Amino acid sequence: MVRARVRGSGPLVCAASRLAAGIRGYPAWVRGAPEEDDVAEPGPMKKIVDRVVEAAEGIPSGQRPRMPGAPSTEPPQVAEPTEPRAPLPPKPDQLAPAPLSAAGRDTGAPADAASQNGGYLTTAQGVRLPDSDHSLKAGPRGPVLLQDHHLREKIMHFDHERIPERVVHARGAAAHGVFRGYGTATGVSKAAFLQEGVETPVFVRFSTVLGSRGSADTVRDTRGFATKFYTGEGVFDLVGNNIPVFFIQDAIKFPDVVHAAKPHPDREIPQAQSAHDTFWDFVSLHTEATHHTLWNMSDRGIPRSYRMMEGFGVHTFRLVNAEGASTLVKFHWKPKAGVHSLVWEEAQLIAGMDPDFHRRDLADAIEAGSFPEWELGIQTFPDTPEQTFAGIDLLDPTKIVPEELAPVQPIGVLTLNANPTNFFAETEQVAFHPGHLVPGIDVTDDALLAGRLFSYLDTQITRLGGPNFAQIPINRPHAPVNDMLRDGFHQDAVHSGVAPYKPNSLDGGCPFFAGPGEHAFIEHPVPIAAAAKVREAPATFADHFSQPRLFWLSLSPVEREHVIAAYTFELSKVYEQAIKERVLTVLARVDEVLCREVAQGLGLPAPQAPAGAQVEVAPSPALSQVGQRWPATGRVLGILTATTSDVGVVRQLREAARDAGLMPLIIAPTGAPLADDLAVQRTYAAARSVEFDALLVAGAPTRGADDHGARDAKSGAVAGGQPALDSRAVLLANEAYRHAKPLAGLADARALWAAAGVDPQAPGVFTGTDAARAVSALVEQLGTHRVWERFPATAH
Ligand code: HDE
Repeated sequence: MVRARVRGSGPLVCAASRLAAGIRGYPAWVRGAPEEDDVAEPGPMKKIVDRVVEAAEGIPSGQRPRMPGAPSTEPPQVAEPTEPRAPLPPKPDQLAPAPLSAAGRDTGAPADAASQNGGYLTTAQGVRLPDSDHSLKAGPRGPVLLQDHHLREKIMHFDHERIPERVVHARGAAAHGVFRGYGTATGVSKAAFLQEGVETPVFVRFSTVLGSRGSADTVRDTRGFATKFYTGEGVFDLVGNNIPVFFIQDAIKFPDVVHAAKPHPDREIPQAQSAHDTFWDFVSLHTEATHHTLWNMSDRGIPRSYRMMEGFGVHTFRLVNAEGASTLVKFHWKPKAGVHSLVWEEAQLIAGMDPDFHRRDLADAIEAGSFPEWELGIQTFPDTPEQTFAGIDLLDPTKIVPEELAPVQPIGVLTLNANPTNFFAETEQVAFHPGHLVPGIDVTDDALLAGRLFSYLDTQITRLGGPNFAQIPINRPHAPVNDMLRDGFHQDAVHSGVAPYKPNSLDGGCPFFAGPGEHAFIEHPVPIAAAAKVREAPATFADHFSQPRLFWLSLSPVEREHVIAAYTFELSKVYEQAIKERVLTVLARVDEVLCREVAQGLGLPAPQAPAGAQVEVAPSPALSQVGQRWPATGRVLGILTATTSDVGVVRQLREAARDAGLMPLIIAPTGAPLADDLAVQRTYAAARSVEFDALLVAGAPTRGADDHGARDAKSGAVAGGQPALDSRAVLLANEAYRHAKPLAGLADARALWAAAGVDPQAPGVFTGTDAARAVSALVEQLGTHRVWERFPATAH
């Protein structure tokens, strides 16, 4: 039995907390079950966790991918169905929030219990309807009658379908998954979910920061990386970004930086980007933003995929172990696929071609069975009164601690293995909060974090319409909830008893306080130094330039070229010359090459930094994205076929690509299948290079019937193209080549290379007759993501 302490009395049984939930690896008390049941039948909660875990284990990453994208569980017929039948089940790749009550009880209901029910159209009251196409009127041409209850209900509900979008991070995509603890953190944290082998369901939402809900995915911006761990000790949220530093050191500046970065308030442009006057005005005056801005201008600002981003907790957190000892830590998510980015032209094209690029990529990968994975790691620092490490102020969120000084130690692995069943119910309504902490994880005095601890609860009141957002299914804890919070809009719990107050005797004293041995969350007793009330920052916070310089010096030559191009692009979009000049004075303090090259692009003189402004710093090679090899699994391959292509060879190429874990998409002149088992995924007219990581040419793409300027402006896009070849295919090869992607072609490809300006001798271009070798050449090249050596860097 669960024993709980009551003020001034002996141990009592709290009936309300005796729950059947069983979570893998958790002690009996978490499940609220008697000790002797520890090894008994798995509880319903365990089944939920198992389902998530089995999904992850069922299709190992790297196995042949399935073709994603079917909108529904069953392919439709041409004719409209008329025979009543039950709603179709969710797709196999989809998962809904666990069927728990608002108080964390397992309802025993099937996973789709919250979805629509019954084969007939009904009102919201369950009354069947014969018609939903015509209003009730006084005669076919007569006035609509006010008594039409169905019309009123339907329109009333429609009028209120929207909720306010998030004030920042409005645009996002999410997935379900599971986190497995390695047990390596138990020395520093008592959090139960970090113990070895413990499996915890999670929901992860990735986002851009600036854009509205409908904005494009591939804009230059920071990305959010927010993870909700449904642990047996309550919900823990790690609400991080893909960039390890932030624009500001104190939360009180957040409205300023967001107002500056969001569209101008008069015309409301530009959408979802920083290339405008108010952003650069602010960051050039508020130079603590320099480090974060430099990361945004680097390749980190345009990720190839959510699957290929690092995540960072940004702030320093505090872990507390079973003995009550505190360690300061920084959290890192390391993607097993490596950190990879788009090139800027590609990002811009995609924003038009497929504004949902990142969202689709995540959902497709999961549906295809290519599950993204990250290791969670921590950098640990002694919790000294100064809260510094190697001279770096750990409370300053504009600073990193280089991994070379404090290695990232892996403590668990995250696998995303299921797509949400409903975007609104899950991705839109999920509510993260950095203050959702569990025993063993605590906050520090970071002044940026302090403001967040207020903001994330507060914002949900407007966004989710009241204080009961924790009861929305995706937000429900997978742990017993007995909170004494009552009533309010959208109250979903039906609380029993008469005494939601403490102390009480009428409800038997329940709920009870938990003691230290009963998994209570106890704030770490941090000593506070005597101080006066001031509106000031610590002196170390005044260093705004050493770490931007550290980041710049840590990048490889090609990454630096990209940074120069990004600053030049963004500042070219700034109207006011004074702001451009001011940014150049900031860049001069970071690095003279960076400043000089950007100034040259802008046609402005490069200012000199004040003497001694540039500090000596040691680069951190871990900050560079290039120079390693990563698995090619889950990469998208375009197989360009022609009317002359040998179908057997195309089949062989596709199978070899699938065997290598790639996602091959067949491109053909029209949508007609090449064979019964060889469907076409893209036509020449619809394909664009930007959706492929590599291109494989399986035939000379002769000119399609629709390849003429009146029909398609892409026709003749590449100057000097051979008229015999299709100009869309020529453009495809030309772009892929310029974007430093691996290219391979069988014999016929030579004509395409010539027309597209592809140098067959250039690095990463394979031409041959052996299909298997062509695929393995691409896989080999994809291991480094791009063929950067094709275009050597010049800035130095
Ligand atoms: Fe946020 N942030 N933030 N933020 N943030 C929100 O919360 C805020 C900051 C981050 O997918 C909002 O529910 C303040 C840093 C992510 O739902 C809001 C400050 C980091 C998400 C809010 C910060 C983040 C948000 C908007 C300065 C990285 C999306 C809607 C003190 C460590 C979560 C909402 C999701 C969302 C406030 C700074 C990450 C308004 C006041 C630093 C990933 O509450």
